[in-house]
Formats: sequence, structure tokens, C-alpha cells
Amino acid sequence: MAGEKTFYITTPIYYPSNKLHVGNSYTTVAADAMARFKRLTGYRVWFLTGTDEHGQKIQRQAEAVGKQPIVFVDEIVAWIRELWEELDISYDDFIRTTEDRHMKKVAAIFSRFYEQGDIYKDKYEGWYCTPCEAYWTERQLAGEKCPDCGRDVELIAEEAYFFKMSRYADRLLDHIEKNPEFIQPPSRKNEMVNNFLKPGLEDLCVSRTSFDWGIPVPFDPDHIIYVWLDALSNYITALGYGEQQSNFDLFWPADVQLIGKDILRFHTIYWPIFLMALDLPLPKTVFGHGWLMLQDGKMSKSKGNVVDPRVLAARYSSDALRYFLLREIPFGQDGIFSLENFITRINTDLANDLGNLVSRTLTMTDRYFEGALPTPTVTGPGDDELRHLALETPNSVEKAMSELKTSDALASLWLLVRRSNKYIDENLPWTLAKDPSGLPRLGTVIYNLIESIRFIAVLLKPFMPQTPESIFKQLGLENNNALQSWESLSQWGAISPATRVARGDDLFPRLNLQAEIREMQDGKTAGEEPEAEQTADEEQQGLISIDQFQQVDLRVAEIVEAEGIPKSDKLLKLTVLLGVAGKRQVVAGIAEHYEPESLIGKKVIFVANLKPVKLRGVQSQGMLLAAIAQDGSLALTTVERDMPPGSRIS
Ligand code: ME8
Repeated sequence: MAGEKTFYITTPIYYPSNKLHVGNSYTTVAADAMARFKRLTGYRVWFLTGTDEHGQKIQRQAEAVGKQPIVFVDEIVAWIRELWEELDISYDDFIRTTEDRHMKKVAAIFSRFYEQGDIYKDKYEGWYCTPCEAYWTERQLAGEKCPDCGRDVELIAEEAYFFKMSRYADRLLDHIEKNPEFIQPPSRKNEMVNNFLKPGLEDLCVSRTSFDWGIPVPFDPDHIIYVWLDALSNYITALGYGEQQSNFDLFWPADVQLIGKDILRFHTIYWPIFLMALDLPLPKTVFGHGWLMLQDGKMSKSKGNVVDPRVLAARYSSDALRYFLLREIPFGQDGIFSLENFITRINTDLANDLGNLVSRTLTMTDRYFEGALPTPTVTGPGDDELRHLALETPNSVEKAMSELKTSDALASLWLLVRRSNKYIDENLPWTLAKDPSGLPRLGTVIYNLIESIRFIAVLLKPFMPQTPESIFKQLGLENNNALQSWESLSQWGAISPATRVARGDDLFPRLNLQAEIREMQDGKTAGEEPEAEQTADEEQQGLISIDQFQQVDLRVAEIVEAEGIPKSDKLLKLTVLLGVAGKRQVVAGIAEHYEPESLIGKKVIFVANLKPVKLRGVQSQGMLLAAIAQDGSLALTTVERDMPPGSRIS
């Protein structure tokens, strides 16, 4: 549509060399919050992520576990997609550099560079860091190691194509100087200009011949196109660059390219130069964020549970993890990830501040007004201040988000959460409720609190997609798009009195810090002891130790009740008997395969120590095991002869 506001945001495309850790997830969660915020505020958004699958590093890792590179990456890419689903990442496209749509265009880009004289053939002799896929000159090395990652480098000498970077260096310097928003935050700009551009750019080696996992140079197929030229191009190939009437026309140049500070050089020097050579405009902003660090510095998979984002999201909820990531890293700096920081944030910000506000307010509406939102009639202390702050908060959130300061955006939203809690303490609703003459004021207090919670829920949507849904449901607004919209925040008092509200379960139950640390760190400590440590090969093959297997408490369970769940075709609510451990309620996705009545009396295999979750608002305290065939048919697993409920399976 003409005049439509568009917004194109990208994340780095990750190497599928191993499962991602919570640090990698940070970039994608931040990009997702940004994309959701822009959608909320009326933009047509395109949000791209994906995987960077070629190169020597991937080829070597695949060889190390005896797999074809494509088989190796397919498995990890599937894991990454599941991770994004579990973290509610709302990407519009996921590009894999092994896809035809990408490879063909990269080959054409390379040919164009060659034809227009940007590329020439020569011999490369110098250093290469395979983990970073980066070339280094002798002078750039840090004591014989890679200056970026500190690991060993290899000396390579091979025939190669080179890109004439110097042709474009002055134009790039000029662009950087004239467009202060191009490299963000500004401190990163000086680093690039002073360390790389001003000393003079060397021509860049853009092909390799000593391995074959990549895109061949179309006119010289012994050469494989340098993996960074291949990877960086994803931001335009995914949009359909070179095709007629594609998203490229609509969305390029990108508004924000979000990356970690480790890959700034590739994105603010190589990438803009390639774009200039293609005669294309440069992205408006390349934003290099800080790192999420562990207390002892490095973040790696061998640290066990604490860095596995899927373990964290499954145990503490995706919303809690997203909140932590978006709140904890201050603008442009590094942040520390520790279980202690994480649990403390959940307990203070989510359980005490937000959770308490919602549960106290809804409990009072239930108790004093039988769940019907009262009409505000009598003004009193704190009303004006609460209203002004609520009306101001969308502006402060928007301002912080326009600078990608997700932490500041959440901090300003929490001012409203805390102000609302203070409003309760100022007005003492339980005292007002004691005397009938206090009821009109009590009604106003409750109305204002509910309206403030509505503002908070709308503003939370980009950051924590699930929690607002639960709040809107409690406020009786689950189907009311108008009152969930950004526009509705321009007016205080939009929610109509007499709306039926209903208190739900606590949004974020308080956690016991010591118990969590014990449970989660135990996994980590065990993983760090030499005898229990998995080798990289074992981990790649998905092997687990007997200790890991025994962490799952499997039991025989007898199904004693079964019924459908309203508005769900897939789910059944079951009650199972676990012998002396009593009964459990569980939600199972088997409604398309079993009639509820047919399940009564069946003895099935049950995972008894899963953390409870809510599915469609129904508490589920475990999981039934089932076999699922490729055609989608499903059969519950059971025991070969009758066994008492509660029997342990080992
Ligand atoms: O570099 N804290 O992929 P990659 C925060 N394929 N962010 C972190 C982090 C941490 N501790 N560790 C990693 C590549 N990241 C290339 C990119 S793009 C054309 C090609 C994030 O799998 C951060 O955004 O090594 C970093 O830039 C990215 O993960 C690196 O991912």
C-alpha cells in the first residue's frame, strides 16, 4: 500500500555448528521485541533470521562426527527452529544459505563483481581463523592467536580471488561520518573507523580452494565463495533481490541490522562495501549489542543447563527468559547471566511487582464487586498521578525502543507497575471496603487499577507475548482487539465499567532461589566433572549418560478420568492415578486419536517429574508417552502386563 510505514529488521544468521546458547538467543529475542513493537505501532514489518551453513568450520565439524555437512546442519537447524518456536520468535522468513534461492543469487553477485572489475585472481598467503571464518594479517594477530576469539590460527597459501576494498574505502568513511545513526551505539563507530578504516583497507580474499562445502564461483568452480560474502548476502537474497516485484523493493534498505559486537567489522565494513559495489543503499542502522556473559566470563554449551535456552524456557517459561534477556543487558554494554540474577528478577519484577499487582487487583474486584468492573465516581489520592504516568508511559517506551534500548523501555514500564502497586497502598482498599460509605471510592480505585493493568498489558506485548494474553483474559478483554491496541492507549478510561473480570492463576509464582540453584547447578557441576563430561562427539550424536536418563521419573499411571477441553480439537484433560503418590491432572494432545471414554482404565507410561505448565489455561502436571508414526498416527505406550499404578519404570 502506498504510504505504508515499513520496517525491516534482521538478526545474524547463526552457524548451525552446535546448539545455540542463551547468549545467541539474546540477539533474536531483542530483534523479536523490536519487530513486535513496530507491528504494534502500525508498521508493516519484515523480520528475517536464519542460518549460515557453509564454510570450513561446518565442514570440519560434520566430518568429525562422520556426517555429510547437509545432514549435520539439518539436525541443528531443526533444533534452532524449535528453539525459536519455544521463545515465541515471530520471524517472517528463515533463510538457510544452503537454499537454492540464496545460492543462485550469491553466484550471480560474485559474477557481477568480477565483471565490473571489483574482483581479481591472485594468491593468498596469510592467516585464517576457522572458528571466526576470518582472514588476518601477521600484524593483526594478537600474540599468534586470533585477535577476536583468542584461538589458534592457521597459515594458508592458496590461489584465491580478491575484492578491491580500497576502491570503496573513502566512500564508506564518508558515509559513516555523514550518517551517525549508521553504526550504533556510537562508541562502536570509533572502533571501526580508527582500527580498520583509517589505517587503510587491504583487499579482501573472497574465495577458498582447500575445501568444497560452499557456493562454487560460477566461472571457476574449484573456488568456493568466501563464507562471509555468502552469508552477508542473505539479507538481500531472502527478500528476493534480483527478482521482479519482490519484498526487496518494499523493504530494502534494512532499518535495523542487529548483531553482536563480535561481528561488527563484517557488517560495517565488508557488507556496506559489497552493497556499494552492487549500487544499493546501505542499511539505516547496524546495531552491535553487548554480550551476555557468565560470571567467569565465557559462555559455552559445556556449562550445562544454565546456558541452554530451551531448558531455561521449559522450566521458567519463555516470557520469563525473554524478560530477563531484554531487561538485563543495559544499552550497548555487557550483562551477566547467572541463575541467581535470573531467579531474582523473576521473583522481584515478575512475581512481586507485576504478578502481585494483577492478582491483588483481581482478587479485590472479585471479592468486593463480584467480578463486575465498577464505575469510577469519586476521585482521590494518586488518581491524577497514575493517569498521567499511564498516558506518558507509551511515549517513554516508544522513545527507548526507537534507540533499541529494550532495558530502558522495560524499566519505564515497570515505573507504571510499581506506581500502580503504590496506588493500592495509598488507598488501602481493604479499609475502604469495611464501610459502605467507602464503596464509591473503592470502585474508583479498582477501576483505575484495572485500566492501568490494561495499559501495562498492551505495552508488554512486544516483550512477553504470553503474559498479556493471560492478563487480557482475566480482564475479560481476550477478544477485544480495540482495547488491546496501541491506539487505545491515547485515552485513559477506555475500558467500560461492568466488564466482567475473573482472577486467574498467579502469573509468576515465586521461586525458591536456593532450591533452584541446587537443582540447576547440580546438573552443571556434574557436567563439569571430568568423568561425567560428554565429549563433543557424544554430544553431537545426541548421546546422554545414564545419570541424565535417570533424571526422568517414569511411572505407570492409570487413567481414571478423561474429557475434552473447550475450543480445542487436539487436547484432552485427563486425571491419572499414580498409586500412593495420588492423582495428577494432565493435558494430552491426543484428542484426535482417542475418544475420552475409551481411555478410562488404561495403564500408560507417565513422566512424573515435569514442571507443571498450563495449556489452554488448564494445569498439566506431567506427560503421557506415545509413539507417533510418520503419517501422524499415534498410540499411547503401555506396559506389557498389568502393573500397579505408580510402579517405577527404569
Ligand atoms: O557469527 N551474548 O554466527 P554465530 C550475546 N554466522 N550475544 C551473543 C553471545 C553472547 N554471549 N554469543 C553470541 C556468526 N551472540 C555468523 C553470522 S551474519 C551474516 C553471519 C550472538 O552463530 C551475537 O549476535 O557465531 C553474535 O553476533 C552472534 O550470536 C554470533 O552467532
